[in-house]
Amino acid sequence: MRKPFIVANWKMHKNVEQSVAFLHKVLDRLPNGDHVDIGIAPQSFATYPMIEITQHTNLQIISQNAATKYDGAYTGEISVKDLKDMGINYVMLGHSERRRFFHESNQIVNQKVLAAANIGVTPIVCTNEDEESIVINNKRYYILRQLHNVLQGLSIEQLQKVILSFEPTSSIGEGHEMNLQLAERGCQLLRQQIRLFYGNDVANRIRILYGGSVNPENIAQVMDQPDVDGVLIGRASLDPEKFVQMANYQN
Ligand code: G2H
Repeated sequence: MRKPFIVANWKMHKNVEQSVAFLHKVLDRLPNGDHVDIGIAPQSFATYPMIEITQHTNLQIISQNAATKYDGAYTGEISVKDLKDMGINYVMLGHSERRRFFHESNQIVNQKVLAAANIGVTPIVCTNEDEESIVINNKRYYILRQLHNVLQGLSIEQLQKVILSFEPTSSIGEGHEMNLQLAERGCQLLRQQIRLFYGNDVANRIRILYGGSVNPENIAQVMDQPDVDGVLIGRASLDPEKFVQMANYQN
């Protein structure tokens, strides 16, 4: 059985004070971690105080990004090696906003994925829409080519630990809504491709998250889909009450 994973992606919101205050509001109301993993990806400077506060809890503090290199003259970058030393177990890579606004190519995302996996930090590899298409209600959605490019070079053992996410551009951000059918279909297609290329064992183990306009009203429905193993939540995760509600979606 794949353990569900609920991840808050705070993007460029909340300063240190707000991030810490949020934790104090939610920590004793989160599930104990036996049946679901919960994580928060804050801005980079807030990871350290948040790690300190959560070190004896099950809440995972996640990095929103990391560099392709472990150290050296790379101004402005974040070393995944140092994230690991700090106690961070997961890093999000290749989010559609990184691709769109910072021109991250599949090749760069692949280098980041390898850097993280090789040092023992689990990459949450985001895919959005690309070449191969699916049609739902006469509307065409593109996915999949990214997948193979960003996973190149990983061993089967590493692939089993990787987490994938499917985020359709049409459902991300303000003014958009989740399309339940597309959420399941996208995650299902990713799993089918993984099965085809890497075999049943990897396909049955790999966790695939859905991201795009998840909120307290629709989380139970999307988590109920057979190929959706978790969610990446942006806007709705910024509110502590909504976050607690979504973390406890099973109750
Ligand atoms: C998609 C998602 C979180 P939101 O980017 O990764 O954001 O829930 O605001 O659509």
